[in-house]
This record gives sequence, structure tokens and C-alpha cells, in this order.
Amino acid sequence: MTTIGFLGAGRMGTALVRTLLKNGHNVHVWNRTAAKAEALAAFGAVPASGPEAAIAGADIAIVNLLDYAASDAQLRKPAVMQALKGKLLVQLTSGSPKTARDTGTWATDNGMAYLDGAIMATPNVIGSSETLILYSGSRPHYEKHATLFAELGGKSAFVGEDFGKASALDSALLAQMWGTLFGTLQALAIIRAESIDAETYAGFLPLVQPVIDAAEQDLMQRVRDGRDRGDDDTLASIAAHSAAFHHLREIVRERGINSAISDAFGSLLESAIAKGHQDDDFAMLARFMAAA
Ligand code: FVH
Repeated sequence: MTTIGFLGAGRMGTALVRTLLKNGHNVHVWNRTAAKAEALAAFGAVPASGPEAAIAGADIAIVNLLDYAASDAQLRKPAVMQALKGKLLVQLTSGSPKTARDTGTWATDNGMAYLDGAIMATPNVIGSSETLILYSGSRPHYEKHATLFAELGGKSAFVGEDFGKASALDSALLAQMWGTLFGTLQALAIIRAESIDAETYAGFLPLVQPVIDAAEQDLMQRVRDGRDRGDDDTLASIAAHSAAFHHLREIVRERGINSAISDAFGSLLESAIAKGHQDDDFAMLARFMAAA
């Protein structure tokens, strides 16, 4: 059993606190709107009058607030910093790799151990064996509390001592998710515009995932292996993609579909061709996406 000082009782904070309580931990919780912390007393939590009171008698502190601005406003209070000295601070608020690194440096400079966590799940699956939360920072402290982290998410993993690594992987996975979600919106717009009937639509759905999986895995492998130059290994050149992409833009235009998504992707293809890469592999576009 661990005594935890927990800051935040929003949707995610409440799910995290309830899971910690269910696993027998002693949780002192503070929330800006006190009623949300008080509601957790029904599950065994101890509502705290302030963040420093929540952390004072705790072994570790866990933060899950809206953003780093809200988190910093609490953590950097002198009384809270005093309460945190010598303890592990686990940041489960979403942020960028930079804010994670800045906070990790601030924490270690002020006598704390630090783990930055990226929750790859919604509140309803916290505590599930399938739930993934990535952590980066102090490996010894992750290993010391690995059981507690596994209770929050069965697929949780330590990804490295660079404080920003968990957030970086989170950002990459979110980019992957939004790319797929926006692509799905585009596909649905075409299906709706072409008045595809329910039976045809039902036949379309099983085709989607295999296409996504194969394309994304092949592309990641090619980018990793540097196989982006036009050679006999190229399956589809940028010119071939651009020619096929032209049909997508035709449908979008003819059917009056919002062209923001297809215009964005089309401009990447066009700029690569303008720079003479028409015969290179589609994977070459990764160089265009990379920082200049
Ligand atoms: N919900 C989700 O599915 C995602 C999954 C991935 C990770 N996120 C991150 O978790 C953080 C909290 O998200 P949330 O969904 O729980 O958000 P809310 O329900 O809106 O709760 C926000 C809490 O933050 C407190 N808060 C907001 N502003 C301040 C402030 N200026 N000072 C102090 N506390 C503040 C808020 O307090 P109150 O409004 O109840 O008084 C809540 O406790 C977030 O980083 C997600 O990206 C969740």
C-alpha cells in the first residue's frame, strides 16, 4: 500500500483516484473545485484542503490537471515544493516533450524524483489490463512503483530516462490517430456523396483495416530502412500516388466535399514533384515532413 498525494479530480483524475483506492492505496486528493474531491471520500479518498496538504504525508505525488499551466501554478508554490522535497512526482497531465523536459529538470533541481506519464486511454478504461500509459524519467522510481503503475494500466511501460520521451511517443501516436480519423472522415464523405447503400457500406468496412495496416507498416519500414529513393524496390512512386490522388481530388470537387484534407495531402505530393522527386518512393515524403 502506498500513500499518494493526488492533485486533480476531473474526469481522468477521478478515474485514476478510484482505481488507486480500489487497489488498496491511501489517497489524499485535492481539486480546485473541492466538491469533486469530496465526492471521492465515498470511495475512501481523503479530501485535502490544498495541494500541499494532499502531498504532506504522501510517499508519492501524482498530478492530473487540465494542462501544464494549471499544474505549474500549483506545483511551483513554495509550500508545495517543500512538501515534494525528497519525493517522487508523477506528472500525468498531458503536455509536450519540451514541457515534460522543463518540468523534469525543475523537479530534479528542487530535490524531487520525476516521472512524466502519457495516458493513451480514456477514463473508462483506467485500471484495465489493456490500458497503456507510457512513463519516462527516473527508471529506479518507475521500477520501485511498477506494481502501482500496472494497476493503473496493465500495458504501462517505461520508455526511457529522457523526461520528454513518453510525451514524444504520445504525440506520434496521436498524429497517427488523427491521420486515420481525418482519413476516415474523408472516406465517409465520399461514401455519403456517392450515396453508397447500407449493404455496400457493410461490405466496405472489413476492407478498411487491412488496407490501413499494410500501408502504414510498409511505409514505416521503408522510412526506417531509408528505402525512399526510386529503385527496383519502389512499389509506387510519388508520381503514381499523385496520379491516383488526382481522382480523389476530382471526386471531392465534383461532389462539393470539403477539400481541406485532400488539398493538404495533395500539396505535399505536388511540392515533392516540383523538387524532382516524381520517381522516388512515397517514403521520400517523410523527408519533407521532417524538420527543415
Ligand atoms: N479524458 C481523456 O480521455 C484524456 C485521455 C488522455 C489524457 N488526458 C489528460 O488528462 C488531463 C485531465 O483531463 P480530464 O479529461 O480529466 O479533464 P477535466 O475533466 O476537464 O479535468 C481537468 C482538471 O484540471 C483542473 N483544472 C483546470 N484548470 C485548472 C486551474 N487553472 N487550476 C487548477 N486546476 C485546474 C480541473 O479542476 P476543476 O475544474 O474540477 O476545479 C480538473 O480537476 C488532461 O491533461 C488531459 O489532456 C485525458
